[in-house]
Amino acid sequence: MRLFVGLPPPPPARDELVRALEPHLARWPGLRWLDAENWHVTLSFLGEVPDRALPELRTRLARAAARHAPMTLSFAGAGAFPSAGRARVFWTGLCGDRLRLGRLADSVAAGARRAGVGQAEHRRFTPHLSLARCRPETDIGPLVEAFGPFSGTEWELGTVHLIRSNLGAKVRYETVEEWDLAA
Ligand code: 2AM
Repeated sequence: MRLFVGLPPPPPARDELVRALEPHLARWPGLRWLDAENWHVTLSFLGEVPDRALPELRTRLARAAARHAPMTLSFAGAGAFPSAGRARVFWTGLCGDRLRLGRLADSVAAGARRAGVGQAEHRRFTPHLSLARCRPETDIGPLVEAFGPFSGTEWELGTVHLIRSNLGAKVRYETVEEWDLAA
């Protein structure tokens, strides 16, 4: 199954973002806006994971989560980056305990590697929440600039989710297991 470790935003933070994005939707019809129900901050993308690796992966992820304390985050700002050269991604960033979030992402990736899982090519962790995709030739600079001043209210990150990504006509994400940050 195709798996990643991610952080679904709590509903109040998500709804606040939905409201903040509203004025921009009609102005950017060429963008494919991601469904707010599916929004997540990706901590570590694991890719295709064989069933036999799951028990060890679960043990390692539980251990990684137990080594970190809950943290305070908020969504803020905007950015864009290319995704696999085929599309551009429009995203909002994260403020607050970013250093600790980076350490959590490192622990999760290290735990997954010890379970024999994860990507050989390791992308540097850039905390973000993907909001829309578009063709690489679309200039979304003005959108990034317009949304840049966004600064959401703080929320507590208390759990990490192991999420299964079901690709298809409509992508569907399903939490396989979640662990509390418990240090
Ligand atoms: P992103 O949207 O947060 O950038 C689930 O598929 C998530 O994993 C995606 O939303 C994407 O995160 C990330 N992802 C997908 N394919 C990836 C890859 N090949 N390498 C790294 N991350 C990937």
